[in-house]
Amino acid sequence: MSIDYNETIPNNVDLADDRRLLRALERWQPAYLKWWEDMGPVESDNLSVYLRTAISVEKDGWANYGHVRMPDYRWGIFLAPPEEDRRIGFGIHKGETAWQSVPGEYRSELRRLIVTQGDTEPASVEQQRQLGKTCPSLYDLRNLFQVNVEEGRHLWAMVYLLQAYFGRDGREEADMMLERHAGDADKPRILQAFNEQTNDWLSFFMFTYFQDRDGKYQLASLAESGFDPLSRTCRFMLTEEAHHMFVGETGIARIVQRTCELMREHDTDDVRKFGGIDLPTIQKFMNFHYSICLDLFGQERSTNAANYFSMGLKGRFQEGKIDDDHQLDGEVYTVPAFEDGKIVSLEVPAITASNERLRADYTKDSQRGVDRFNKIIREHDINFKLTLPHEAFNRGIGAFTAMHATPEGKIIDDAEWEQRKDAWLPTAADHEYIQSIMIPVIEPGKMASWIAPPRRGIHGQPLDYEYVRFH
Ligand code: BYC
Ligand code: FE
Ligand code: FE
Repeated sequence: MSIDYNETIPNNVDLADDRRLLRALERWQPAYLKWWEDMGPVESDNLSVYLRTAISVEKDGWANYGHVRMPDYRWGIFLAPPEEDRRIGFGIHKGETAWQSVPGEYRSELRRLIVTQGDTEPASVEQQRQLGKTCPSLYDLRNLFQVNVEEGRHLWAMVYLLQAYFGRDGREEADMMLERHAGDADKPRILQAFNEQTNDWLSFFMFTYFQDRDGKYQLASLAESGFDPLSRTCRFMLTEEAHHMFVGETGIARIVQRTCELMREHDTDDVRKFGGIDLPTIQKFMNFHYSICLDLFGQERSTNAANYFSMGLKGRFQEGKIDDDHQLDGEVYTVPAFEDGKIVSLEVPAITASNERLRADYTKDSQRGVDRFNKIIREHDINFKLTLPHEAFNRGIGAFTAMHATPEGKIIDDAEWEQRKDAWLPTAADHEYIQSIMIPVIEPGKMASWIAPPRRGIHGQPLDYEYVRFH
């Protein structure tokens, strides 16, 4: 399962033996590189970045570290090793041999899932493209670029599936991945959270904490798929996702740390005077990013989700560890709903509620990091608690779309929402302030005023290592 970097497209799928597929991917490659040039990280062509590159997909030692010019990064196609005699784990085909080709009757559902997944990957690169200009340190700049090249590779992963298994319409979908753009008025990205701006580093850390975590949960569900190539590629993508969430969690933790230090040092809540980010502003950004990410799970009750499950295309989080029949016959699940002006709980067939179940798993996981942020605040003897807003707050998909609620979940009317929303969500003035402190710091080992240094460097390197070289 080692990867041959002498090939134009590094891979562990024997691409050289499949001339048609190789030609299709080689045709797509220049379009991808042009997209990277036009829509990827700005002014990054001449930078040499300390990146990790996959050298094998085995559990230990897949990573190789070294300075790479980003356009020379070797994007490739890597699938986790096949599992011998793998069986479908859920749905009406439970127990049957996993599919090595696309089952004809599920072709359009499968393609839709792969396209939706694939679309998010380049979207995130586009959303983050301006950030390199305002990095808080070389360490952070390197992490940004590491995330960006891996999201680029995740696009390759989905494009490989489309081109290898879906013939001509797969090739068309692959081309369209490079034609839709984040925030584009005419051809936006498919899911709304991938059209939002991510032009400052507080947003970037919230993005990698909350939005990449949606990636973790969606990829884990797709890794359960009966379509084995999708399962294998998602399993390898998940190993990379862990680092993206690490960047988010440690980024927010370092900001919180710095804010608390400034509050103690100057004996004030108003750390903006000292170039810091006050806790209420961190809370507002959290409210925004968490609520738009809840939308990414779809509707609480969904026939799409029920179909994906019964067809064996998309499972639940860690399906194999759940103790039930994996077919959900006669099972119920409780979902929230908004009825007669009230938030209520409804018991519905569990098979229709898998979006909600995944969202609940996600919420628990999101809370764990928030608890760690609060521990930092407590350790500074500061009386403030960061909280995840209620699921009804600021929603654009599902039961709570046509209503307003406070972050505590109290239902309010339009007028009250208009009056109070600036206390809950970042305002133009908040964004302006955050932008004003986004001053690039590129001296090795130095940090911007608003963020504490990380605990350790990357891959055993010191903090003042030259993680990015400007030539
Ligand atoms: N925005 O039946 P429903 C990542 C549409 S992140 C706009 O509930 P379903 C990453 C929906 O299409 C992981 N539209 O939908 C992170 C449907 O339309 P139709 C990405 C939305 O299908 C950071 C209608 O509303 N992967 O990897 O059950 C950096 C009814 O909805 C949205 C995936 O998402 C929305 N948020 O659920 C880089 C996995 N939500 O049929 C990368 C693949 C729903 O009425 N996707 N709609 O025309 C899926 O599994 C599902 O498509 C969803 C939606 C869970 C997203
Ligand atoms: Fe990704
Ligand atoms: Fe990611």
